[in-house]
Amino acid sequence: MEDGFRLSADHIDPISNPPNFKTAGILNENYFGSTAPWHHISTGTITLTNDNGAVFSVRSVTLAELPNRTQEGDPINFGPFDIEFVGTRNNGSQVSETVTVDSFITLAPYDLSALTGLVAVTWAQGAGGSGVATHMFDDILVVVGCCADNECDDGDPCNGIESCAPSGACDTSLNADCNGNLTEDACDIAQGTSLDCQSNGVPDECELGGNDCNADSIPDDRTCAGAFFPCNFGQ
Ligand SMILES: [Ca+2]
Ligand SMILES: [Ca+2]
Ligand SMILES: [Ca+2]
Ligand SMILES: [Ca+2]
Repeated sequence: MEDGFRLSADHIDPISNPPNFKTAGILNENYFGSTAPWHHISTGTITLTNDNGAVFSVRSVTLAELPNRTQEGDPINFGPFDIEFVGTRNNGSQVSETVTVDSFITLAPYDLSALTGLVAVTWAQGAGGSGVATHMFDDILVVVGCCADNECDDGDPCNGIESCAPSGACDTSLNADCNGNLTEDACDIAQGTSLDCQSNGVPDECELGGNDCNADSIPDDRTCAGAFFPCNFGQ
């Protein structure tokens, strides 16, 4: 597992039956040449996140049906089944991609191309049976970094309009925040937390330097109500 990445197992009853992963060692009947994990509960989900906070893309994963067994212990091949991978982006929106797994016993690679700019990706273990077989997985190929601005957008323009920098990191700096309240100044004005008596797009508290002769916190400007050349009356 690459630094910062974390796999977690979840399901609807985590208290009485704590979710975890199983893996097959060489003595396990499900060991087929590669040690691959699976969720120990068929109704569970598996989530990959990057604790470093950087967005990432998933390029591919190796998958195989995790066989059920007959009473005699022979593996049952339920045939092809789908796994839907659901990616979550910084703004909470989702992208998904479904692969049809036809690998029985032996892990095979499956390409994923839609899962870009993620903060997490989740998929289900599979309820078991025809069309919803359980699976094991391995070798999740991820690329850290963004490719497009929308992969960085958190859906809130007032805390900055995030963009994807050429370095692949999300640029979360604010466009204009002269009053340092970590809110775009345009939002300060639109929300009424700052006044803009001249309608110049700049919160008035940022325009007082040398421009407030009567110290009333209103810029000395012809257009500001109650501040009509306060120090130059009559001129
Ligand atoms: Ca934002
Ligand atoms: Ca501001
Ligand atoms: Ca102003
Ligand atoms: Ca003033």
